[in-house]
Amino acid sequence: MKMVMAVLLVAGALEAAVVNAAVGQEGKSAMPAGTTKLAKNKADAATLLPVISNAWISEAPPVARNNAAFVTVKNGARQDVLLGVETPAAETAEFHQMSMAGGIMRMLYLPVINLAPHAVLAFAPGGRHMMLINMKQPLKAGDTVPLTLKFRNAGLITVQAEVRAMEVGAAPAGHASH
Ligand SMILES: [Cu+2]
Repeated sequence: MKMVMAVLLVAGALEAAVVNAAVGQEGKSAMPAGTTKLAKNKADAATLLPVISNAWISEAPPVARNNAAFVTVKNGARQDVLLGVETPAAETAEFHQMSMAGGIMRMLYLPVINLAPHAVLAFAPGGRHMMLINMKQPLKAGDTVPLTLKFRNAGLITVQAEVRAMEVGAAPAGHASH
């Protein structure tokens, strides 16, 4: 299969590139009867924050300048917007959406990603990924790399991404060559 990479930059059309993550809605957790007001306030504050899990980066050949990182974001109880991601492992990082159409692989640059309350946003190989551009050093399986996600409401949340060995025959984790 011939793969053609294309980055679609949507200048001046931010709205077109915004992805609404509205999957995985979960019901609100009910407070038990008799809970004090203070405890309830604390619980409310905790449930407002997004929870980030399964953060990982594929091991890449030393010559690769770019790599892709993946996380799962489970939003808290309020609307939020994922504004960006940073890591000391790369000069810059951005959100991309990869898709196949007619045998051509396309990549869409996502300036920001909207998060509905309780939405679950999954970054995964072949789809949405965090493109790490101009890697500062090669990553080996077992390394951990901090990723700092920036949310409009929740602020900065840093997680440790685990570098995983490439599986032989697996789909490309994130077009490390582009
Ligand atoms: Cu990309």
